[in-house]
Amino acid sequence: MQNNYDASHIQILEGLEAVRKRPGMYIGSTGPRGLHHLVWEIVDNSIDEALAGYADHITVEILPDDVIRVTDNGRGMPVDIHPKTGRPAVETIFTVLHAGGKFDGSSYKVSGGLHGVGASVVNALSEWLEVTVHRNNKEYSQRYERGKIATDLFEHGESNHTGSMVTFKADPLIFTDTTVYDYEILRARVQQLAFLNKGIRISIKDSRNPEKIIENSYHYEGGIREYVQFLNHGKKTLSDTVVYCEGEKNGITVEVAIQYNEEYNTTIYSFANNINTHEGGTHEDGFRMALTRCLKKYAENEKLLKKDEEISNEDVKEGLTAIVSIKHPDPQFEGQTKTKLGNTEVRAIVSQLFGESLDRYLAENPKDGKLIIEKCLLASRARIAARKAREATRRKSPLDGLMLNSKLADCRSKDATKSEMYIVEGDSAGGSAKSGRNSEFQAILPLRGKVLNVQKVRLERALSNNEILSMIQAIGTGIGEEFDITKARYHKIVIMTDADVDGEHICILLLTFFYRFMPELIENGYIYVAKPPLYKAQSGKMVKYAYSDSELEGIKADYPDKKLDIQRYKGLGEMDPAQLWETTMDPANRTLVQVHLEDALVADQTFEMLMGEEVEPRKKFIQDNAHYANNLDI
Ligand code: 0RA
Repeated sequence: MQNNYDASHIQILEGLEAVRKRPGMYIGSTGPRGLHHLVWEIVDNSIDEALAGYADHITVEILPDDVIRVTDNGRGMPVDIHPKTGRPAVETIFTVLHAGGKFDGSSYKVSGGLHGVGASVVNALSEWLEVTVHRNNKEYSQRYERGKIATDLFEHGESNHTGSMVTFKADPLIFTDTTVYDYEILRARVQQLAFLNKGIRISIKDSRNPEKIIENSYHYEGGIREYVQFLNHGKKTLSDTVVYCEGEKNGITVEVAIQYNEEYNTTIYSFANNINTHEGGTHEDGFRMALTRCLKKYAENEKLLKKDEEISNEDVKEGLTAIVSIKHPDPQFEGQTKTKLGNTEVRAIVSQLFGESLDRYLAENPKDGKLIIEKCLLASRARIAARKAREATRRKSPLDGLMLNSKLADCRSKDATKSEMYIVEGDSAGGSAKSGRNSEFQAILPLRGKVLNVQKVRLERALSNNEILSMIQAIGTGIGEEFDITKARYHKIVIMTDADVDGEHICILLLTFFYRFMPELIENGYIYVAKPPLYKAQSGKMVKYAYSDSELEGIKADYPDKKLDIQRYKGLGEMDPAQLWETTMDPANRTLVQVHLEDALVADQTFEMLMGEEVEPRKKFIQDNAHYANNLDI
């Protein structure tokens, strides 16, 4: 027995050592994204316990020193001794690498993070981790340090409840960039998880600063129905009701919620096991198939179509807000970012279950049915009119043959992989950027005036906006069906705006634009946000730039005896060309934050909130997000 344990113990140490050697293989990165990922690995286990029906409250806390604590009121992780290893089950959960996160073959993890690697990986990458279990009317705890057992499982005494609590500190030796958590990132995902898992209360608390404790708690009995209402908030909807479908087939559960609004754009978010499938997949395909099929059939049967009229899959999308969420025992994730559901059987299951629900809804609510068809027909007519207009002018695309009075100052290099385009807010900053740049590989596109709010208009209308046209033309890929990434004229497109609320707003607008119309640019990692400095600290000839308040404090601390003259930059326009080059454009010094699809999605949602009718969330956003770009590397 003893020998047996020794042998498996060595294997365990080797397993977790491998995680520490190549953390990226297990959590994607050791940057902020990987850091936040640790939290979800632990939360996922508690969600599984809740989905199994044993827990209904999960709490996430950020404690001082960025220690994370996740608590649930489930059964408590098992503490019984495993016959083979002779060790407590809870210890196995935290010290043995679980391929799929399964503790045994009898149950499956439903939530399973994108990497689905489990608690042992979090343990391996934590400076220390403590688990406390309330079970069998007793309290137990164990501590680990960098994945190694620091104390054996210890029984403390009586307890009158059950549940699990995991507390950990991400290891600064692994997460060398930062171990500081972003409350907004955690809050937004906690809220999303509460929408996706109806009935579970998920609370989040930031008690890092005892003088400013922040708390939010989310609990949605309506689940994704309430998610759709949340997304449509502030918009006029065609009907008050959200069409909702819930079903199960062959062990796969399907939930769909949809509601039309009076606007033109489409918001379809799909999820598999709580993971946002940005690239879609079979569940989304099945949903789209059923939506087109049912609405078409309904319009024909109810004789709502005039001669020559028809409804296509494009027409049913306008003004649609939809959530598709499935739970699968063995999800296959494919695609460039592993966020596309591949399981082929899912297509027919979603199509059938959602189709039945929609048919029933249309039969029972003919008034709503007519409104939806009317809306589709408007879209269809607009689409046909736009096509005729294009054909009349014999242009393949609305962009072809247009010579714009664009103010693009192009670079000399024709090598797209080495070329960069800076999109700069305002003519004055644009001027400084033009003078300060390295014109060999840096192009400058100054934007004047406000960028059109692309969420509120059809693509055709967006294409009549000069700023947007200049941008598309400069990039060179075309748009929509004609989009071709190989035609991109720059492999770095850098958004450079003032570090103030207006600048953030413009940045969000641009991200929304790319997200809606050229998401492939984001997927391929071509879009960046420049981070200009917030302060200049000068003493005689010495000049230092600070990109955050804490950096400024650092500079002050580094030069205690110097009298520093500190200038706060209110905008890019305050920098002369040389300063702009040195701080924000010189590849050797600048900070560029690459934009990921999730960031653009957050921007898209934030934008809806900013444009909505409610003043309070807007005010709160502006107060909370003085440095929006800080969040962009998540
Ligand atoms: C009893 C049995 C099993 C797991 C749990 C309780 C349990 C696990 C976690 C993780 C976080 N909170 C929890 N609460 C309870 C084993 C079931 C299996 O093998 O999947």
